[in-house]
Amino acid sequence: MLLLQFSTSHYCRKARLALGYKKIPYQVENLTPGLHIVKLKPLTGLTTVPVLQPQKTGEPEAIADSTRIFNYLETYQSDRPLMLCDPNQQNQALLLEDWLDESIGTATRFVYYHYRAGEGKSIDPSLSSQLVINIVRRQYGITPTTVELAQKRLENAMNVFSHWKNQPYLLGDRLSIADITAAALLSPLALIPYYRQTYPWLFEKIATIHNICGEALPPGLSA
Ligand SMILES: N[C@@H](CCC(=O)N[C@@H](CS)C(=O)NCC(=O)O)C(=O)O
Repeated sequence: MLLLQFSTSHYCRKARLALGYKKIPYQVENLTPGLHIVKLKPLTGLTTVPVLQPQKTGEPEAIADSTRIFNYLETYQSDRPLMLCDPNQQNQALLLEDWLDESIGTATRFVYYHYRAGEGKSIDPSLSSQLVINIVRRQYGITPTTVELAQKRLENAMNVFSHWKNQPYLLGDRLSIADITAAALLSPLALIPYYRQTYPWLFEKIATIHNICGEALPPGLSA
């Protein structure tokens, strides 16, 4: 299998965690932001990573979007399931995954790039890094007002997930798409002191899930 990705994308981290959890061997191809469109648009009709290429006769040529990658992996290999048996819990897991993808993953992106351009500039003050950060801010419309809205959405998410600190999984009695998606899409917050200090339990969960999935810890949590 080949995963087309941006090495720093939290949505690509989500796909890597699922592949790692299922212990499916894969390789990655890191695309160059900007040039990625030339490769992806004809292949998937979309411009986003992650994209999974099974590279096997009889399998699809390419699967775009992390949610579709989860669904594909579950049918490709039912061992170490990402889905839950209880239909009610599974419905909740699907809802959480979709909400995390569409709302919270975006909020994380806004807060993260705002931090990297301001207080967190010293993480990489190089011209090239700041140029990329500014392009991303312009591309997604990251302004002080949209960042404030994103911060509110993240506070709401922390309330929704607060029960997680007292139990191993968000839902049910085993790891699911909900835990993996939360661990990946909230991981960029590990570099921001406010979130580290206010929600230490979240980063313990993120580290545990990375260890279970055999994925290197995200920046801020790695040694
Ligand atoms: N819902 C998509 C979101 C993926 C996404 O937003 N990927 C970003 C990188 S974090 C991307 O590829 N952006 C480039 C573009 O939109 O052209 C998924 O879950 O795969």
